[in-house]
Amino acid sequence: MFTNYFSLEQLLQPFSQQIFLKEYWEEKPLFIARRLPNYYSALFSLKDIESVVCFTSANDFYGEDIILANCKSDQPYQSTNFNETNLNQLYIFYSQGNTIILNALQRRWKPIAELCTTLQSFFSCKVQANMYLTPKNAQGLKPHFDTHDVFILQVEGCKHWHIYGSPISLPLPNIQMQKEWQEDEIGQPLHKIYLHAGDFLYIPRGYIHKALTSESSSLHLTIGIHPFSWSNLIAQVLESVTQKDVRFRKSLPIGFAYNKNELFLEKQLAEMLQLFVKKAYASDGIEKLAETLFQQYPPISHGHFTQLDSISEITLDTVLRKRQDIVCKIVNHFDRVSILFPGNQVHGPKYIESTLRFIANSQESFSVKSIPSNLNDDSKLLLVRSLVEEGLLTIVFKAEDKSKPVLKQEIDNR
Ligand SMILES: O=C(O)CCC(=O)C(=O)O
Ligand SMILES: [Fe+2]
Repeated sequence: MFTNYFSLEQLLQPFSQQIFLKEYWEEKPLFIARRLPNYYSALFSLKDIESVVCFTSANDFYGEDIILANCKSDQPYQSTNFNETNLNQLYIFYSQGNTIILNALQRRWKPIAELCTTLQSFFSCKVQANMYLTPKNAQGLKPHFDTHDVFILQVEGCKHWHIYGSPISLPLPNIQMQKEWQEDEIGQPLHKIYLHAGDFLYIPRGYIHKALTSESSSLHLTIGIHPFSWSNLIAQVLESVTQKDVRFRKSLPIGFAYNKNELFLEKQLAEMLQLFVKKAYASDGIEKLAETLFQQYPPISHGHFTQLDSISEITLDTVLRKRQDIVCKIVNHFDRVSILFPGNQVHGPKYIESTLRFIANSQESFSVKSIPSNLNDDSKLLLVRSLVEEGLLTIVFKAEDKSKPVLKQEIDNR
């Protein structure tokens, strides 16, 4: 269990997760007024901004890291270079009415990384956290809709939210209609909500919204949920069918774009679609999407370096377990099998599949010799040593420590 554990259930409390998923998810906004100002303080607080800016450095790889937004200025949206930005500049930007946006906090702040990892495994999709700090009487972004669902966690201060209609239901990132909307285009808000510290707001993708402060400043986290859609799965399955069946790789009729015989093409397309239905297996696409998902997961550090020196000492009596809260998936490719887990994947010959499945499904610690497996002892040792090295397994206690097992507390913290 993570130290500052936040799950979806806890984000929604006292509202029911079941009702949220059934009635609100991808349907309509949900506001939870909690009036518990410290509800999110273990996750993030105003004083943590300075640590993030001063003591973490980002590289260009992550793109725009600090953004200033001020919808009243001529230049409403500016990005700054994270490595060159210092706090004194940010104090001035803030005092001038700019909203400071820190993107991708899941890469920089452990409690937020843990929350995003928990949500990623719950939703099976990428989850990103951005921070918005807005001074009094200010508005950062102009009205817009997002192409991902958002959970707004009001960490400190207060913010007014205006939520309008949804010009397109459940837009995806490649949608053409994304823009800043003018006030006269969007009409009256459907909801006007005043978020206080500790409150929660869910906005499904596609709903136009804006947020502004009045007499108090505001610090909120936007947790963006980027779900895979049915079209993503269908595209992956189609790719897999295309690889397997030459009929999907054949060229379209010569000159098809100018062909007058559209009816003929419709008929051929219908035949291909029927063939696709026969050949399509959800599992082929799911495996591909799972691979993408696991590549996006940030592996969370729990002191794994301290384990690496002991790998050569692992024996059949050593007790191991999966690293804390790690989820994994077994994927088969022809003659090989892989175990996917956050930030990594390990491949091997087909005959290790049942051993990998035991490890993937294990909830508790186990000794190496207790793994039910068709592998001989040497192969078992080779496999588990490599899984410790690759970051999936952790050593609970070594054979010689057996008389002196580690305290339960210590195990839980691993
Ligand atoms: O605070 C703002 O200016 C806008 C925030 C926003 O649109 C979001 O968090 O999705
Ligand atoms: Fe937004």
